[in-house]
Amino acid sequence: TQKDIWWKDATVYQIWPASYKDSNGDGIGDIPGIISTLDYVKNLGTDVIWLSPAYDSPQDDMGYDISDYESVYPKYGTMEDMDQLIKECHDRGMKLILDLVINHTSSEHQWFKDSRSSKTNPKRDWYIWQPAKYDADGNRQPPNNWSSHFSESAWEWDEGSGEYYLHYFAKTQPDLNWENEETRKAIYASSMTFWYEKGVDGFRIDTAGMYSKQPSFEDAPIVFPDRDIQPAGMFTDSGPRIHEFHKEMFSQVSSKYDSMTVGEVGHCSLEDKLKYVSAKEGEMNMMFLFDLVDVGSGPNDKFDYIGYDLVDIKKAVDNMSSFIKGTDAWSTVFIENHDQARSITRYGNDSPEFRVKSGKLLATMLTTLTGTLFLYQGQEIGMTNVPLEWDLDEYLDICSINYVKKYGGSKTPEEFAQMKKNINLLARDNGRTPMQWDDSEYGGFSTGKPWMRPNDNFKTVNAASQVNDPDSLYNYYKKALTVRKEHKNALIHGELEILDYENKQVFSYLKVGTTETAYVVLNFTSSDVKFNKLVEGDIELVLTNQDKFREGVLSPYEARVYTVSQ
Ligand code: TEU
Ligand code: CA
Repeated sequence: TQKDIWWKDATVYQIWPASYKDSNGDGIGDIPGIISTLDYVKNLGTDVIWLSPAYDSPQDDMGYDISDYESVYPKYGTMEDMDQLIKECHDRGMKLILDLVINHTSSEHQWFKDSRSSKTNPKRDWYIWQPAKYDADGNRQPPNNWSSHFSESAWEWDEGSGEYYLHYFAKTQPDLNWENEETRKAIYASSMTFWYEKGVDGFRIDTAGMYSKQPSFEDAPIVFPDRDIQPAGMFTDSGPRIHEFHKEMFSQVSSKYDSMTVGEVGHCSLEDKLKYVSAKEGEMNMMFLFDLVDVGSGPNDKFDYIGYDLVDIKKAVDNMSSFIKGTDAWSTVFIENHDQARSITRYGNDSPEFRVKSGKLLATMLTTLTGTLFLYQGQEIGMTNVPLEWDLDEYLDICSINYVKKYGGSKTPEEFAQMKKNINLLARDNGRTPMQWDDSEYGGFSTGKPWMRPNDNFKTVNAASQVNDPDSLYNYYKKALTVRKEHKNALIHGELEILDYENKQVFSYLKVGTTETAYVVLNFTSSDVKFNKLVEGDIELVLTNQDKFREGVLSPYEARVYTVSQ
């Protein structure tokens, strides 16, 4: 229906509040800081802002450990600041979606304090408690061998009430028990309705596949024989009641508002994909699939770098786009977020010679793919990973810290050096360094020492040096977003048809719309490669990052977008 079209054609800009803009010099980003930059976000050509968690939280997982859904973390600002942000977005014709973190709360949430207070507390069943096991020597053991996503056992012993509780993430992020209907109702009221009634336009649904747990807490199969805990990632998604829960949540809450919901599912079967995001299923409008951001990363260990080639990228894009063909489902396009390293370093080339050119190449791919497009703060100016030379203690993310703590000790110097390289390449910290606004101290992010060290390249990579430079990456993104809208029939809604699939240097594809077709050609290498037109008919160039063409040749990281007249 016309009502829901806005979130299909929109480009979403994700803001990580701690690192975006500090207005009061305490070195921590805040909501007044965000409000002061809204014109910059609007001028880029984005339509929706996704604000990562700004609720009250002990910040063990930077806000994904929420102690009060109906609040604002004091260091980010006040509820009045949040009301102002909602208003300022709407005044600019923009929408605001918040992060919905409802697989777990912080252990500081009153619900959990009540639940852990005793086995007979009315809220005991709002979380997932299991008795200990005991080994032959009478030593207490957790209920099974699951690892959390942060490299510890997924079970934490609670001395006070004499049982273990489940946590898929940090031990201070206890999982809520979605089997309990009373709990679900409280979740919906507190984390969703409260904010919808304040005028937010929807949610990014955190860990959207994890709420329905496996019926029995049996041990995971041994994937790493040398480890005492096994990757829970194989078990945490798409449990038996997950679609029932999403249908209930959508019908009871989001469907009552002109809202946009995007679920972070990551991986699931084709059948599950269509259940999550087919409009007629009534669960969520779209989902994040991790095919592209997982390229090069091991399936069961985030920091196990396995490398990739261009065909892996083509397959990932295919998996994220093509399943919606001929259906009423919808998808998303993204390559960066707060959990991912910087895409120019991972998939482009962050050398001084090719950083901007390869950034424009990636921008061309992203802005010509089907689905709602998500950009992450700093992606538009070509921010890169932190230098390999940084000491590991500069990595402040619990995901990185726990991994080194758990697996670093047992490594030889060579293995440790390799682990450090993998962490430098893949750590979430790379996406959490302060936004680089200008070349002043701390990159214009703050007048005080930032909570996290800024990337060393802020003097050359910053927004101020780009917004007025027509050849900058910022202005290429701006132009590409305009082209995407002008040719949305092919670029936003068209069907992907990958050409020359096995070519490991050039990614070429058609985007077949109902009224127009586009033809995209991307040289992913730092060399000249042969260019032979792969389509018949006359083609008109609508976007390129190359200032002069050579006949039959694509220059390093050259990108071209044509429209094809049938
Ligand atoms: O991420 C869920 C998730 O799958 C990732 O945490 C992934 O497991 C991790 O990055 C290691 O690859 C969401 C949020 O995006 C993330 O920031 C939170 O830490 C997590 O949930 C818990 O809320
Ligand atoms: Ca601040």
